[in-house]
Amino acid sequence: MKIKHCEIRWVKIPLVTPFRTSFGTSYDRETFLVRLVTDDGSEGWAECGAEPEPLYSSEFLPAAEMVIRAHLLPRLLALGDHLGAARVATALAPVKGHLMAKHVLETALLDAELRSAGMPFARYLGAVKEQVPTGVSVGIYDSIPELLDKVSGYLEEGYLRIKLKIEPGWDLEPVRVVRETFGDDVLLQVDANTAYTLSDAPHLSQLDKFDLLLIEQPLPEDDLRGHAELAKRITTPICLDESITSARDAATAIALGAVHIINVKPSRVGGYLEARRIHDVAYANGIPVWCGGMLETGIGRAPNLALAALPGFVLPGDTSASNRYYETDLTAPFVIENGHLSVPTGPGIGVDVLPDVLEEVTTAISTVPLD
Ligand code: OSB
Ligand code: MG
Repeated sequence: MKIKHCEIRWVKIPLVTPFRTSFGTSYDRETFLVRLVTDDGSEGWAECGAEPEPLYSSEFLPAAEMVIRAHLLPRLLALGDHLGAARVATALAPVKGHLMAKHVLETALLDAELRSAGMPFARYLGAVKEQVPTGVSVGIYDSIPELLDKVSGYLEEGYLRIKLKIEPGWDLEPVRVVRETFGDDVLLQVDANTAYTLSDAPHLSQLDKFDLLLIEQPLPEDDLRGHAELAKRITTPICLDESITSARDAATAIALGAVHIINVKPSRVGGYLEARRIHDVAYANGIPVWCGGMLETGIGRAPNLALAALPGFVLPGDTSASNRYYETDLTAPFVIENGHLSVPTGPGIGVDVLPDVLEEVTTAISTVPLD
């Protein structure tokens, strides 16, 4: 298979509610989509997981576009007729890092291949479910009443698990009030996005009494030893997000006792094939996983739902319904039903962009020269 055409399309879509984390606030989802056309005439679409600024990880959108143009696409084109999604990671391995840039290319190619083979992403990856249970990631708010209002709305909509973003100064109190207001049956977890250090262990241990499912990424991403130590000092299970960028990282963190649960986010780890390997390593070790997100539009969420249907994804993920993010999604909306979202069944990612919506939110389009 050869790439005949490659387009990078920047989009900016307002979020229905600002999303504040310990590293910053987003008011809209700004990203780019990659659209590939291959020599057999099939089309592949994918969404870049990166954000405008390097705050969640070192990657950011303009850098992702630059590395795609200057370093990644040329390496894929050099494969000539041997190009295929399964060869992307190996061909791009000499380029250090830039996993989100690699992810968007591999995913677009996989979409094109699977569309032309008539095979859904879910079947290709080894999915065993038609619906996946859905949770929701709730940002930091200016006040507790605002937070309670949001959480109560999400619970009414049927979300099966609530994740509260926390940071120093917004942790024990919001968790306590949400637990007391909505009761012990609510599946509740927190995400710190690296906002603490090991010296906060006595403080974080005060979360133990709230019976949380997990605490996600309390310490810096490169502090595996710290997470292993923290695991001995608190009883809340430790989940890693930012720290896990490969199956090897997962194996290391598990061996060190630094992780009890893994957030598998395909864009963070360079694509769905590595994401599946992380799932496999975790599954073999009895470590539960769930699917995280980067506030993706339907184009990015569709393949995430396919991944979340694999057997090791035993906890509700952050793959929420379209209306949790956007008034109008780029694809037909994903709707929550009985706390679940349906896994797309069409070929490839199984969803298509709505041309009119795409037109409206596109801020720039450029074709990448292929010779
Ligand atoms: O840490 O999981 C995170 C969004 C952007 C960047 C990092 C994270 C998140 C979320 C929201 O928590 C996940 C989603 O709903 O897509
Ligand atoms: Mg996280």
